[in-house]
Formats: sequence, C-alpha cells, structure tokens
Amino acid sequence: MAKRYLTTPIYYVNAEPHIGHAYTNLATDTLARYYRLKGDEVFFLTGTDEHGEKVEHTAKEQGQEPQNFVDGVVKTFQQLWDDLELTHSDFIRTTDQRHVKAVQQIFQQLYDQGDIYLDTYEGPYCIHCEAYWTAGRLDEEDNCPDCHREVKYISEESYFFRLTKYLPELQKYLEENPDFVRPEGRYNEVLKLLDQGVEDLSISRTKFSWGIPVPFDTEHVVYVWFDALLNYLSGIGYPGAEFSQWWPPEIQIIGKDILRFHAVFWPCMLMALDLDLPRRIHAHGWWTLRGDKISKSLGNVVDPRDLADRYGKDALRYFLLKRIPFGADGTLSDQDIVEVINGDLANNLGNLVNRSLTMVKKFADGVIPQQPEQATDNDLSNLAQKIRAEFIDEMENASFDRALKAIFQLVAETNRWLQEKAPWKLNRETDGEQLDFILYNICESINEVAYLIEPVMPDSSAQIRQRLGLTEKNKAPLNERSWGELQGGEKITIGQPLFPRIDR
Ligand code: ME8
Repeated sequence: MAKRYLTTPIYYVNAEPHIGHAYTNLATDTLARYYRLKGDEVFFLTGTDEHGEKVEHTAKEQGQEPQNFVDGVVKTFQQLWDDLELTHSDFIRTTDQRHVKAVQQIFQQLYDQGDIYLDTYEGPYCIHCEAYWTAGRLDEEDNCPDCHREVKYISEESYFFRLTKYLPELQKYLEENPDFVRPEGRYNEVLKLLDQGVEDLSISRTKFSWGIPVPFDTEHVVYVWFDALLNYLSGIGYPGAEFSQWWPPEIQIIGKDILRFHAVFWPCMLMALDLDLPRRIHAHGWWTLRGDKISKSLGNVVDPRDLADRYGKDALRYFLLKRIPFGADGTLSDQDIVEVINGDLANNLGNLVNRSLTMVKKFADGVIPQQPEQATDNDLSNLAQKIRAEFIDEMENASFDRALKAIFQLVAETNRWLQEKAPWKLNRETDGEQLDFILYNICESINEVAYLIEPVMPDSSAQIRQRLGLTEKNKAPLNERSWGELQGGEKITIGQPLFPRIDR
C-alpha cells in the first residue's frame, strides 16, 4: 500500500482564517480523499504558524501575552476545519513542544556541521511577509516587492544559513525535475528567482523575543520562516521512526505568495539535512474580491462558514475546485457560485439522479434490474471506463477542474444516452429486457459519478450511493474498480432534490 504525505501551509495566527486558507485546505483534503479512494495510506498535515514579530505585535495590540493570544486564535482554525469536516491526520502548532524540540535540534545540527554561522544582517525587512529583502529587490517606492508595504531597516547580529552552498545542487535538481514545482509558470518563476541571485539566509533575530530560542545562544530567536518550514518534519515525528515511514511528501500545497520560501529556501534546508526533497510543490492562485486579493490586511475577508451555510459544504468545495484551474487566480462572487450550483449541480447532476431514480420507481417497481449480460460492454460503460482513467490522470496532477469536467462529461452523456434510449417509450411486456438494460446502465453510470466525485463532494457521493441502495462498505479501491458494482436487486430511494436550485 503506497504511503502519501500531504501538507498545507501552516497559517499565521495574527487573525482568523478566511476563504483563502479554506481553499488551500479543501484542495488538500480533496487530494487526501482521492489517495484514500485509491487505497493508499495518507498522512495529511495542517497547522498554525504562531511565532514572529507580526504575531507578537498583534498580541500586544490586543493587550495579551503572545501565548494567550495564539491559544485563542488557534481554536478558530481548528474549529473551522472541524466544521468543514476536513480529514487531516494531525494539526501542528509551532508552539508545540515536539516542534520546538525538533527546530532546536536541527539548528544545533546545522551549526555543528558548519552550515550556520554568525554575522550581521543589515537591510530591509517586511514584517507583514516576515521576509528579508535586498535593497535592489524593493519596489519602485522602496516598499516590499510582495505586499508593497513599508519595510523596516534592521541592523542586527544574526545567524545565517549557508543557503548559497546548496544552490548549485538545487539548480541541477530543478533542471532534472521540471515537475518539482507546479504549475509550469511557477516553476519558471523559481528559475528566474535563482537567476536573479539568492544570498545566504538570515535565520535569527535579536530585537524581539516571541520565537524559539537558538539553543546555544538564547539572545537570538529562530527566524519565523526557518521555524515554520520545519513543521513539515516535526509534524510527522522527525527524526523518529514514524517520520521515515512518511517522508518525502507526495505533494506540498501552497499559495503562490509563498513560493520562494518553499521552492528555494526549503529544498536547500532539506539538502543540508540530507533528506529527500518533496515529490511536488504545487502553488495555487489567489481568490480575489472585486479585483483585490482576499486577505485579512485588506479587510475584505470572506468567512468560509458563511458560504458553506448558505450554499452547502459540497457545493462550496465543488465551486472552488471547478471554477478555476488549480494555479490560476479566481474572482469570488455570489453570482458565479449560484450559476455553478444551478447549472452543473442542480440542472445536470441533481436532475439526472432524480430523473433516473424516478424511472426505476415507475418502470421497475423501485428495484434496480439485474445486471444484464451486455452490462459491461456498451457505449455508456465504455465511456465511463475512459472517463475514470481521465479522472485519475487529472487528479494525479491536482487538476481538479479538469477532473471534474471529465466527471461532468459522463453526467451529460448519461443524460443524452437516456434521452436517446427513451425508456419511457418502451413497454415492459414486449421490451422488458431492453428496458432493464437501460435502467441498469443509467443507475450504474450514476453510481460511477457518485464514486468519482467523493473526494470533492463526499456527502453528495454518499447520498447518491445510498439512494442506489449501496453502502460505503466494501467499496472497491479506485484502481480495482470496474463497471458493474451494482448487482441488481438494490432498492432505490428517490429522496429530496440533492441540489435545490437557488433563486437569484
Ligand atoms: O504565509 N487566495 O501564512 P498565511 C488563495 N505562515 N489562498 C490564499 C489567499 C487567497 N486570497 N489568502 C491566503 C503564511 N491564502 C505562513 C506559511 S508555511 C511553512 C508558513 C492561503 O496565514 C494560501 O495557501 O499568510 C497562502 O499561501 C496562505 O494562505 C498564506 O497564509
């Protein structure tokens, strides 16, 4: 059984989570469910990034001790993931002792092996991004090139990580593994970053105290990004036996804003630790609202819970993953959400299920006909097998929109097939066999759709299968699946519309 380790970024706790964070986690949850559907063993890690100057500032502003403050905000993240029914295996906090211990141990090891040295950092620092810059990289107004906020000039003694020592190896690795960073545009961006030149990384600060103390020099706290990236190790028990079972990650999902940290700093840190690199880093795009990135600092955040309450959890997942390619930016609007729900979900999928089950009730007494001999080889079953293969290909690339498009092609074709075969024109007395053949295949096609949409719409998938008289027990893994799970004889239930149309 293959083991797959999947990660999300760990989020800053200077404010509560919003739809952008939920997007990353829902996408990762979808992949986790997909691998489980294949029968793989999955470790899905998420968590919170709790140290650093930004968090310390916010805690102070609120008149709280940092630890108290972070303990409060962390709960809002954990509660949200529970409300959205995410299937993460663990939740790592950078204030967890297991994490603090791992960071200190790694810092010591890299120091002992000569990869960390003491020097002075002088230059601009963006507190919002918790990022060091060189003067030449600032924007035209000498602000942070990423978030365009004012930077602060710092001059302090700092430990540095000998990043430059590992750059040639990283360059070579990237050339040999063009799939390491996805999508392709982001891969090219990383090559460009390397072309522009990268320096050794300052990895400790002395001017504030909310961080992990450097083990051999407690005047210093570890730079928040160096601390945070190591969650991917500490979260699975580095350096213990559990860790080696899961390492390296199958995929690390991030937003495009934090590409540099994950595709340049992080691999160099892993090389220094003599660990394999993750198989893939996939950077997705941003959700925007009226042209602006949705972010806590712009104050235009959208609460994922509101959207889930209004439209349903499955519909929200479907919208986010179907609307844009996983890598592109997207605009969030109620109008678009309603359009997708009414179109794809209510008119196409919901309608097909309802219409087909109603026919089974009317023409076969509510019992799915026995599997006919031709059941496994006809135009609908052949199409479904082809679509299943396409779905797998797309999901392996985290191309959720295309994977869903494939499934909905099967929905559309099933609708068309039903229309063409027109069972309502047949007479049970004289055309019983043909009638059963059609009804059986339509039901099996719906079953196929329900099976494949599980990673994206788990509740709807279970609902449809239940209505077909199936349970989630003994479900064959994806790679072993073939047309014909329905045996015939299952009693169907029609039920309420799965996706009621929404009036604008
Ligand atoms: O960067 N659209 O944390 P963070 C899509 N702690 N995704 C969005 C988004 C939007 N508008 N806004 C945020 C950090 N995200 C660090 C990470 S990892 C070792 C440390 C998502 O709270 C997206 O995944 O600022 C982005 O990369 C992440 O939230 C940034 O979260």
